[in-house]
Amino acid sequence: MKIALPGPDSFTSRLRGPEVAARIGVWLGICFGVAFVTGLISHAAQDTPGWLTFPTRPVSLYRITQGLHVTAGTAAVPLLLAKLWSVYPRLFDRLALHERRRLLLQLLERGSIALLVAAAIFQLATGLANSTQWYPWSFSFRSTHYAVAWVAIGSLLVHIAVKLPVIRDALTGPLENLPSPGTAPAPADGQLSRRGFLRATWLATGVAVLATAGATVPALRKVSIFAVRSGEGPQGVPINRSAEAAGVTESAAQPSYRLEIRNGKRRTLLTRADLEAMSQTMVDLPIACVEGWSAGATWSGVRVRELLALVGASTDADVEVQSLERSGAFSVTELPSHFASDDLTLLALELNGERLSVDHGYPCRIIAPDRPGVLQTKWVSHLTVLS
Ligand SMILES: Nc1nc2c(c(=O)[nH]1)N[C@H]1C(S)=C(S)[C@@H](COP(=O)(O)O)O[C@H]1N2
Ligand SMILES: [Mo]
Repeated sequence: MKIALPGPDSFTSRLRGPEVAARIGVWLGICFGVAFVTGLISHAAQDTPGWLTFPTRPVSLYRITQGLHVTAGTAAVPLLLAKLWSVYPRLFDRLALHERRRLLLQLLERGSIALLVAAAIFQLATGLANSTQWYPWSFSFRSTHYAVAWVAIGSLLVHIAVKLPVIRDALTGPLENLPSPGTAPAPADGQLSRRGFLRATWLATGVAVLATAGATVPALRKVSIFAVRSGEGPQGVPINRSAEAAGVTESAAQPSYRLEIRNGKRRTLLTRADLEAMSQTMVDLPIACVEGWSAGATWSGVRVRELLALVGASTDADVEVQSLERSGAFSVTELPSHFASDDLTLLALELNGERLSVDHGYPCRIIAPDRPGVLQTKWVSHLTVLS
């Protein structure tokens, strides 16, 4: 029995065509561009290279860039599906098996597109899983998502460069399959037009964005039924890792708790009452999680700079922040000097006018301007001045 492979003529939908693929491609390209740039920013915020001083203002910059990152990735999901649908019959184009040169070019083009599609699907799938805190893999999410981002953006640029003439014609020509140039598109009764298909694609993309963006845009909370976090939680702020998950429920409640501040041989121990007795500063700062949710809040507590002054630290020293949490990737973080000495950087004792709950970091937690949530260390036990 002979099995006939589908050929280009096996796919008859008139909705497909470069005109449709290019229009979706423009928006897909914008989403990938935004996700790439904001992803680089997030990477720099978490792992700042030596030549860069990550800014502390505007205080909500990271909240915006990371919200955009996750939103652009979410919007790209329906766009990518529609785009793949609009072009996949090309997979069955006949290869020019008897013309070496053409065959080589065809294989190169297919190879580059295979790389682009694989990288794009990988980025969206891992990013989406990460934003739901689901890690069904054993590799490091952050370094892999970062490395594949370069593959995705590189192969996207190659793809755009190769297709530029096709894209230009497709975008400047008429959208519908016209029987003769200039006549109005006439899809048969009850048939979806290309315009209709594109509208459905934009609608699906809009719904995907609205259904998730409430995690970071308070006005959208009510419509964001698929948001992983509502942007609300105890004391008005969601909780990422609870005290129980971090294994600190007991140690955080111990009356013997002391905050230890160290600068070389100088050290001082403070109880929570000692901290409450110091001068208190109130700041409005957001928690902006890398997973895309964020929430603004009012914090009050002691300026980190004033705590460091107790052990004679200079304002240009970096500080290591250690948590009561024993294991976990975020139990020890580093606060660069310009964050540590900033007026708005607190060891917070209160959140939205109430004593910090243990899940939000009691006895005390770091809150600093324009920092990713992962670095806003909860249940702080030691501040150590690094020389
Ligand atoms: N010690 C410690 N601090 C931590 C974490 C953690 O796992 N351990 N999670 C961080 C993350 S990822 C975020 S987004 C914020 C969330 O703070 P919240 O739970 O008070 O909203 O806490 C940060 N502080
Ligand atoms: Mo986070």
